[in-house]
Amino acid sequence: MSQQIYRDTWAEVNLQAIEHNVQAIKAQLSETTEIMAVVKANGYGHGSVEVAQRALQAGATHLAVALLEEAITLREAGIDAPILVMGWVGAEHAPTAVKYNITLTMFQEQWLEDVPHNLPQPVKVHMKWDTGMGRLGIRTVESLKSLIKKIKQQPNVQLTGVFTHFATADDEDLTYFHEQRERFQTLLDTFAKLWPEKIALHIGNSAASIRFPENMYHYIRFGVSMYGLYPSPAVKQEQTIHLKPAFSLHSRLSHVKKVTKGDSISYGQTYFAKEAEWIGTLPIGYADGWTRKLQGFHVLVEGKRMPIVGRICMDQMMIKLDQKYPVGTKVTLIGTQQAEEILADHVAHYLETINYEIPCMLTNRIPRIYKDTDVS
Ligand code: PMH
Repeated sequence: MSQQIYRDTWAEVNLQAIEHNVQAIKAQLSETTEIMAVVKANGYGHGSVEVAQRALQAGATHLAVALLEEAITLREAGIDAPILVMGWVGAEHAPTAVKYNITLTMFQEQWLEDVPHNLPQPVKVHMKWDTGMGRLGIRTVESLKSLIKKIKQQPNVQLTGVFTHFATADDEDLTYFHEQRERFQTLLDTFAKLWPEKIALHIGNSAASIRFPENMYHYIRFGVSMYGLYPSPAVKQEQTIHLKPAFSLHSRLSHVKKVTKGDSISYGQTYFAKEAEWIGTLPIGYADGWTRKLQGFHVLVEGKRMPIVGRICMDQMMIKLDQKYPVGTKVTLIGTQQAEEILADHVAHYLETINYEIPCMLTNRIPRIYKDTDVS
């Protein structure tokens, strides 16, 4: 899709990094474990269609999203790989799931009762087990038994998978992770007795699959690390996989001026020049998701760190330059310039949040430009 850009602010998504990260985890998984690429939230802000296509080319075989809308977007782009919607979708939407051949997540008896009876084909579902995340899924052997009984009476529903999700797979302390694994095993023992047919099992997010690649059943749900981000500092420190970040963010100086000592910059006069200073203006602001809390953080110009000064405005912000630069000079907000690097991890640390949130929070006012740059 070509897109005319008039404003010099853009994100680059390097699809070779996606490919590298998929292949890097694939090399560690046991041969019978496949990769489900998690492309919810528009591919964690990277672009779901483009990422899904490249992940599938690189060896992923399944896709996962959070919403039925997101699954339909992939189908409408011509993607025909199996897609799982991991969130709750109302049973009344089962006909739409059937129409697009999309698998839904199921864990409530009421849901099974509410599935329309006149479907052209059964709706495919994966059953969700809540082994400790406390979000969605059945929690006990009793509810598993009665849910299975109900599915067997429901010809409009085809059970093709079972999954759970870990709450702490990225923690230093894996005690609770192992507790969740045990609860999964308990449910699985009962399930295996009641359901002899073949079924796909999946439990692992990025952290679990990086740490326990040999024990991931039929596939992993590979999210944040497919984009080149480590799920936590603890997993990053273990250095068991070498990921390449796919996302970078850039802009260009739209105005450069010299101010005199005592001049103030931006709304609310929160910054005063300490001496004669060069100030640059950038066309990016909080309406792009570059939140006001990033005041005081830095960006890269010619491989050097320059601080963000004064309040970040809706569409613009100012930086303090170490010298005069021409209008149009490239500025990197996330990414590498020469020997300097600003990672999503650094932005996240400054904002006291997690790296997952950084590409997600940058709004679609910032165009995503797809690159194919060697990462080796
Ligand atoms: N499976 C489920 C059910 C998920 O919710 C997620 C991510 C993943 C797999 C992929 O996890 P990863 O990105 O760590 O590999 N879900 C979320 C979430 O709800 N908030 O942050 C990440």
